[in-house]
Amino acid sequence: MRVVTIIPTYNEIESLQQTITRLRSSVPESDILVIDDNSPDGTGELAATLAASDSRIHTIHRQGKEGLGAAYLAGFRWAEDAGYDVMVEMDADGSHQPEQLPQLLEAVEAGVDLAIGSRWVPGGRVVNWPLPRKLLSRAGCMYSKLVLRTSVRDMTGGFRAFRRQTLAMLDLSAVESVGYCFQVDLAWKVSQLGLRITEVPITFVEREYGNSKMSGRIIVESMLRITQWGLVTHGKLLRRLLRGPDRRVKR
Ligand SMILES: Nc1nc2c(ncn2[C@@H]2O[C@H](COP(=O)(O)OP(=O)(O)OP(=O)(O)O)[C@@H](O)[C@H]2O)c(=O)[nH]1
Ligand SMILES: [Mg+2]
Repeated sequence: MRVVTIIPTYNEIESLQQTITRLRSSVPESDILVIDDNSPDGTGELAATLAASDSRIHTIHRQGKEGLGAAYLAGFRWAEDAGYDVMVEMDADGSHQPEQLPQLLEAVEAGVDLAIGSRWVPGGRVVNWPLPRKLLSRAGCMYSKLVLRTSVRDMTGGFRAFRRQTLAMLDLSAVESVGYCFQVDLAWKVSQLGLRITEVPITFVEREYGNSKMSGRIIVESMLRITQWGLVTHGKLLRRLLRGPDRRVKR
């Protein structure tokens, strides 16, 4: 399988090199695509320098900060055109450990359509998160699970491996989510298609350098969109219940 690991970056100059070095040694068969949104700290230039000395590192330089979702969509399009079989999503900040990527890839090789690195299944862990951050993530995941009626426990997790065909089946042009909701959006679309999703336990490590891009706006976006998707689904169910049993005559 041809694998590409897509790493979106915004001001990750202290972390990017180490993340790429660790990825190179733990999964040497993976190509790497860094998508930088014109980071003011020079992350884009660093990525270009790394790419110049390694033909398996690629870069997309975007004009400005447009959010995680837009960056990944650009990456998926590039990876589809380049003919990769598996597209991996991974953060640059060290929270996703490249040493755990082989487990995700094994799951895809074994036949699942989407493998999600999960903090909230048995064996999954979070290291160095303050309690409020942990509660926020737990609450967000539990709310998504409840409202969307999915069995996935870590809907917001962003360490993932997609089979190429899985992404091809999604209507990516219809994805409007910008922030972390993007991850919920994709997992929700994959589960609605009835494709196979598995959660692989991971240890998520709080970033050592740089700043989180999480914001109030991103949290509000997630709440509103997830609630809306849930209501649309419940609405359909409700209409079906009110209509009663299907009266079409089978011929
Ligand atoms: N290209 C691009 N990358 C982004 C953007 N926003 C975030 N990223 C990257 O996406 C990854 C995840 O962002 P983080 O800020 O670490 O968000 P997070 O991991 O959910 O939040 P924390 O747990 O607080 O670190 C990192 O590699 C970021 O640099 C963006 O607008 N454009
Ligand atoms: Mg992070």
